[in-house]
Formats: sequence, C-alpha cells, structure tokens
Amino acid sequence: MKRLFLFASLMLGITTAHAEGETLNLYNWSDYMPERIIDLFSRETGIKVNYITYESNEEMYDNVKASNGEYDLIVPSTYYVSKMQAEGLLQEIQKTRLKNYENLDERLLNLPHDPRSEYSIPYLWGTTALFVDNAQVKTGKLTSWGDLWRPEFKGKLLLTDDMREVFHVALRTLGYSGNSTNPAEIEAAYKRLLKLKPSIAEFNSEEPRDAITEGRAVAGMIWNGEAHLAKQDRFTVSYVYPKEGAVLWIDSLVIPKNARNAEAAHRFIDYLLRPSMSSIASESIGYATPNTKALKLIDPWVRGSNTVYPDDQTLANAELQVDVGEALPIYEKYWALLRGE
Ligand code: SPD
Repeated sequence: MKRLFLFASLMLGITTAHAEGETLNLYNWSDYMPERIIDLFSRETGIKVNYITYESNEEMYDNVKASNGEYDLIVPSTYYVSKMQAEGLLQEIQKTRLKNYENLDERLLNLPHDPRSEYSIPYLWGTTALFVDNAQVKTGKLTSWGDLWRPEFKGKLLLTDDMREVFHVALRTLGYSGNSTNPAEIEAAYKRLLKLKPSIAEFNSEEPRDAITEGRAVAGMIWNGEAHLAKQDRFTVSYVYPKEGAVLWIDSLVIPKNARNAEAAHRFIDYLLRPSMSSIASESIGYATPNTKALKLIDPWVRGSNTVYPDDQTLANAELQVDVGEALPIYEKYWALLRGE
C-alpha cells in the first residue's frame, strides 16, 4: 500500500517534502523575520511565504478575530497568547511534528501564559527600555523612566506605539506594577502620560529606529532589537535599562484555529527551530533566541551584547508583560483619549 502511494505520488508529482504551489500566510510584526530565512525555507520546501505585517498586538488580535482563515501563523506576545487561547482563537501545536522542539530553553516553556506549552512556541524575547542619543542630549544622563518627564525633552521623544508598554512606563514611575489591573492606578498613569504628551515627537512601532537615525527623536523608549540596529548606524546612541526596570516580553509562534495551512505553519515553525535559523534571526534583528543550541552559533559580539542578551540583574529587575484581563478596556479607553482618537 505504502509502495503504491509512493508510486502514485511520483506519477502525480506529489511529494510531502516539496510543496510547490503552496502558500504560508505569515502575519507578523514589521522587521521581525529575516528575508534570508524565508528565502531558504521556500527554496527547500517549495512553500511561498506571504509576509503580512502588523504594528501591535491589538491590531493583530482585531484582524485575526475578524478573519476567515487568512492567517496561518502569527506572533503574539505573552499577554495575547493567553487571551487568544482563552477565547478559542488558537489551535494546539502538534509538537510531534517538531523535530527541533528539544532545542528550546526549558525556562521559556510552560510559563503562565501557556502553562503546558500547548499553543505557543517561543520565537524571540526581548526588552523595552530607554535610548538616548548622547550627541544630542547634553544635560546629564537618562537613567530612569521618570527622566523622560524632564522639560528639556519637549517635542523630542520617541515612544513605541504600544498601549501596554506606554502605560507600563507611566505605571512604573508611580511605583505600580506595569501589569496593573487597578482602575485608579491606570487612571493615574493616564494623567501622568498627559503631562508627557508635549514631549512626544512620535509614537512609532513600524520603523522606530528611523526616528533616531534620522534625528527626529533624541531619547525615548524602544525595543532592544531596534536599539541594537540603530546603534550600528549612529554610534552615539545608547540603550539604557531604567532603574525602575525594563519591560520584558516574549513573542511566540501560534496557529489560529481557522488557519488554512496549519501543515505549512508547523513546517515553518520546525524550520525556525533549527539552530542555524534561530541564530540568523537573533543575529540579524537583535533580539534574544530561546533556542539553546542556536546560542552557540551566534556571533560573540551579538551574544555578548547586554542590549540583545540582558544580564541576570537586568532581567531580575524587569517585569514580564501579562494579560490584564477585564482591565483591558480601561487601558483602551485612556489610550484613545491620550492619542486624541
Ligand atoms: N519589530 C519587532 C517588534 C517586536 C515587538 N515585540 C513585542 C512587544 C510587546 N509589547
């Protein structure tokens, strides 16, 4: 029977290894998957990757919720993995299909957002912290989130266009958790952000490093990978962990329940879990890989960078983003007011 299938497959040009004509719709953050990985995957498997981008978890969530199977693979952060799983939007990952699953660092598995790692595979993790262009900022160091409120930054700050992160910063300066679910604390953070508004040159999650390298912002908050790349273009830029603690996040690969090509999604996940591919991802875009075998392949300059791979003390002082449950609409209400929507 097996031989008959093989013969029929050969006659019909079907092969399970090379899926000519197939497409994988990858819905991901901007600048978050090196083209080289996509090209190598397509060359090896024959599967074309259609890369569609989003700029925030909230945008991704709205589009996936309204979708009809258009997305095969998406990359939410921790707090949207748990939310989407709870709402039945994700399908279980078939780990038996992932030969390279064992390469993952156990410390990034079975975390509260996916307690048995059934729905998500960690892709990259990172931090959000301060950056400063030392060529532009002459008046002392930027060492805390609270320093962003200094008057000399009027009209010169870049913030991520990321609701939870922006509130996280304000909450931490008030001594609260960045994951607060207390309405009074969220309102206090909003009022604090209103005072920061005159200093905000732009919210940017699409090409944040351009705001720095093109001189539109001299300081602000940024993702570590963006800072790592910006520093290569503008040597006067530093990435600074604020004394209140950085924002810590993990972005994971998940498959929507209604995905049309879950098979290709599994193949892509397994491909990414190869040490050679995970190391390309970390090296090219400056975020940390959860793939222990890949760590050994990464250029020591990147592996040794405290921007890309923060030290233990920085990690101990950082706060991992988690779902805020029923407090989410409160954040959304104040975010819309802050943005003037
Ligand atoms: N351009 C890559 C962006 C990666 C962002 N990670 C998630 C941040 C969660 N607040």
